[in-house]
Amino acid sequence: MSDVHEIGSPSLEAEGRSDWTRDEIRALFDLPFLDLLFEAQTVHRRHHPPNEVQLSTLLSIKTGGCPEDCAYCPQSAHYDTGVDAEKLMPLDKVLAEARTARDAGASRFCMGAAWRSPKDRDLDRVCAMIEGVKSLGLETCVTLGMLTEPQAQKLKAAGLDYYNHNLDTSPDFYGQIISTRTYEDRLETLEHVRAAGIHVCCGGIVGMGESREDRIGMIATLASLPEHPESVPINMLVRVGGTPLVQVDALDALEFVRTIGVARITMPASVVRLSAGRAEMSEETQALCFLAGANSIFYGPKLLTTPNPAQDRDRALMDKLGLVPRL
Ligand code: SAM
Ligand code: DTB
Ligand code: SF4
Repeated sequence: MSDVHEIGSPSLEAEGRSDWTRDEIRALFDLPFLDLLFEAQTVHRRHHPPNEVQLSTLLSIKTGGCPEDCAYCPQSAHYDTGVDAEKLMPLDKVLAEARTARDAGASRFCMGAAWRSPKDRDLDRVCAMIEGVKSLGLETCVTLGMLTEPQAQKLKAAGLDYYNHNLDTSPDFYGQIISTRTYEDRLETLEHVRAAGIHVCCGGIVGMGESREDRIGMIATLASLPEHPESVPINMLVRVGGTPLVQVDALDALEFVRTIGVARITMPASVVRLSAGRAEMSEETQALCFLAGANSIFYGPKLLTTPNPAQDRDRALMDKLGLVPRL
């Protein structure tokens, strides 16, 4: 047997490795489910408080009309999804939403814009939003598409804590999902964010019709970044009418749990977010995701354009599981 996936093997004890191979990651996916969960929970407890969940609230500050053709996305102008293009939201409205999120218990406020990349004049307005949200005592995160290095530096100067930019899938499957920008473009933006000293939030989507090998390739890329992203969102595809992926078969929930567990083991110090897809997920599946090492969720009734569980339902689930919000 390879020493790679033996439970408790020295290679699994290692922290923050950036030299994960696909073979090692495949071996983790191939573990018996209970062994994988045990290992993931063991790693989790070495690095994180066992019963804490970080709560982030999302707001779409600029919705729809996006020139990119991401096959999963309701906001792409290429597909008729019923999401209308809107203008950038005014500052006062953003701050009112942030205050509501804070009062409901969120610790981070994440603002998303359906742009390929921000125009400099729009970036100035986003910087004002970051400053305002921070002054409410919340952590800030934005996701605005591709960034140049000076743009990343500007966001840093405004006080930005996290930038979300997902690799979405494996390098091999990527071309079947997006044609308007490359994997290399994504990696370049991540470098600019890192170089500016902003925390990186980077993960992907599963359930897009990819193979397990693609899930392996996605985790391998994330876990092989020179520094692991501080935050790793794992999204279950939300199948939206009008997008090319609406007809894709649903991914087995246990395979989703496995993906979370492998992310936890390979990126031990990262916060792994059980992201999109919870509205259609049972409490039992979500509990298994927490057992597999997820320790963050999106909190609030809406993601960007699609539904998320209501806050009182999430509070009830957390109470049932004895989970407490990370302060
Ligand atoms: N336009 C920016 C970009 O793509 O980087 C920021 C917003 S974009 C909506 C942020 C992320 O949301 C995407 O990278 C993708 O991972 C996720 N996402 C979008 N639509 C989704 C869906 N239907 N199901 C699951 N995740 C989705
Ligand atoms: C991430 O990984 N998931 C969030 C956030 N980062 C920006 C977005 C999920 C979007 C789901 C589809 C929608 O609501 O439009
Ligand atoms: Fe645009 Fe982002 Fe949606 Fe792609 S994921 S279509 S870049 S909003």
